[in-house]
Amino acid sequence: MTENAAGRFRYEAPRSVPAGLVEIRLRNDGAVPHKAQLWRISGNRSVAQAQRTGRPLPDWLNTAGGVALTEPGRTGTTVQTLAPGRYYVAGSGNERGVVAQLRATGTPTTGELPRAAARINAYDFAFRVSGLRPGRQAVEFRNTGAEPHHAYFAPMRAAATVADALRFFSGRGYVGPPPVDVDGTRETVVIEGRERQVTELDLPAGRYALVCFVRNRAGGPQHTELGMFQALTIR
Ligand SMILES: [Cu+2]
Repeated sequence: MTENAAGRFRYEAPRSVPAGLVEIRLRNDGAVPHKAQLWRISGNRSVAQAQRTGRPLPDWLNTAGGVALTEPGRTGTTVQTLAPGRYYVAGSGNERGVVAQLRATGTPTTGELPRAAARINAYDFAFRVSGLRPGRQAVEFRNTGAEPHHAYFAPMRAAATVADALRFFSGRGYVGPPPVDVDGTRETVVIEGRERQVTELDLPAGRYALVCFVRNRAGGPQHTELGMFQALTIR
């Protein structure tokens, strides 16, 4: 992906890829971190229709994985399955620019995800984390719930308490400078329930708040409100 001086991004992708187990690489030629969020569109709806959609999410639109937030000048990698169908690739919902479109075609190839020593399991509505260590690493991110989830890591500032971070992310009128470094976050993309992927995260040693901001497909509060908040130390 690239971006111009005005911050408008452009994603580029092959028009067609074989369905099944794929490696997705995001090369970030932009100036700030970006991710590659895949969305799958069923039927003959347009990307413009998909981008106008809020909650509730219609049946014809699903999150479909992609590559975690990647630093400028770096290439991030994810291994996952792509079901046959039509996709588009975008960043965060509030970014402006040109999305890429692609099709996954043919009989899906089969294969196993690579093994990863670290695992983040998201479910309705909490996380289970194991094996994370400092530095760049492959992480198996799996969603064993029914709702879409992501994993967002915010480094906690030295003086901040877990209660500060919880209050900050619960949106209940936190006053004062943020207790987390909002420019130093790491985050996976959103995957639907029952999906999984192996993706890369670069996590310096330290304390983090791990949260999920996604809402249920039907709507409702962000998942932080439902318990998807956890403090953890990576050492
Ligand atoms: Cu969630």
